[in-house]
Amino acid sequence: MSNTNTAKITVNGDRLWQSLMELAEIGAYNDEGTGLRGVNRPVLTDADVASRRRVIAWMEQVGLAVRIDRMGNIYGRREGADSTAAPVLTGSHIDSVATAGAFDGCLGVLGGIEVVRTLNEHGITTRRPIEVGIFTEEEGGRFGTDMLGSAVAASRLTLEYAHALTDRDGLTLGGELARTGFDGTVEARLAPPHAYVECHIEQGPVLAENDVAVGVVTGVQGISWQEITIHGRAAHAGTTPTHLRADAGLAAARIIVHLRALVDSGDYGELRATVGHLVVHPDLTNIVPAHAELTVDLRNPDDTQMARAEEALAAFLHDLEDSQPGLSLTCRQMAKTTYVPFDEGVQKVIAQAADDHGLKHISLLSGAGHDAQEIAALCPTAMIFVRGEYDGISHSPREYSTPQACRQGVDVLATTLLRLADQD
Ligand code: HGY
Ligand code: MN
Ligand code: MN
Repeated sequence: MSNTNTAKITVNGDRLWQSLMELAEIGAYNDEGTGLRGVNRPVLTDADVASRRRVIAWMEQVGLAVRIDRMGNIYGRREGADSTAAPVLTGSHIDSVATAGAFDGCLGVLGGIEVVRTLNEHGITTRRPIEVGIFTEEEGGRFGTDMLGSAVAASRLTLEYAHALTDRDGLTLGGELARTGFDGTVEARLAPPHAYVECHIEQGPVLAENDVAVGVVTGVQGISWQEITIHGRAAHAGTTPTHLRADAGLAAARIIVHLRALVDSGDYGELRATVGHLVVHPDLTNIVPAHAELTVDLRNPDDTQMARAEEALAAFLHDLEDSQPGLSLTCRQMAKTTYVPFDEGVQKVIAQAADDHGLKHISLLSGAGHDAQEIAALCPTAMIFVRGEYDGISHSPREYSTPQACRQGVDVLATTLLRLADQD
């Protein structure tokens, strides 16, 4: 097969699906809420370590040269005719949220490996090397900052900062990398690839609503994560008059309601707000909560509107402190990324590949964060979205994309990588 820029390649969809289902068994659990098999594979837990080892074995089976960097990021390299040329990079993550499906992140990693298998089968040598990356702690579920491994690879965050992050048990990322043997020796700062393309499930309803198979992703909206700790006063639920209370639980509830009011006001653009973590202490029926801890996840495609929403929340928290004598609050910024546009040229290669595979496609912004938003700081970057079923639900065991949708997305990935790897 000639390596001209019109070359097209299709992958083995059954083999791809088989690898997705096999990986989904690592960290699998029976989800009571949905009655489905979910995946619970937070970074550097036993399940994540087992999945890393499984995928490394698959990488080595297809001849990839595997290296691990000081963030535990894993890269598999397929040599090209010109080994000095900057590689074309693809990949994603295999760590998961606690109630995940089989596809988030895994499709991009296993899709990259399937592309390599297919290139091998066709005896294709690309001009540029091709690399498949697995980035550490993309979900941020354990160490509190998402896209962590790729953010260090792209130098947005330092290795020292990342290694010092702790989980809820006080374990550090650096310590967990050493304990699991994924404290690689390779410099975490990634040499700029020629281009980066990530294939990922859309995790939303847009592709299905437009009845298209593939999305060409134009960029990623901004993300702001904060942890708010509320200090009140424990008191007897029966004997303490309302006016003598410093009720941390009430304050937390008011924050949640106010966030929805900010969204519903329409005054902050396409703001989305989520309180996903909320605990009160001492968490007993007959004690007014002394403490509350919650996280606020804000998303906005417009950085100015995001800043206005953050300011509005800060002002509300300030007033909230005055609302109950004895109440105090502290805020910690856990994660903060701005809107990231993707490269037009790479988007064009993806769109052309989709056309050449006869697949309808639309362009759309990503509502979720991805490693691609970090690697975009190093090289021309874009993403391929694959359609999801059930309104594209994700971060849920109900997450589902059909075998055909997965194969179509990885076909577009394969052809895109093939063409990018032939570029000068
Ligand atoms: O938070 C996100 O958007 C991604 O799933 N880490
Ligand atoms: Mn993901
Ligand atoms: Mn995710």
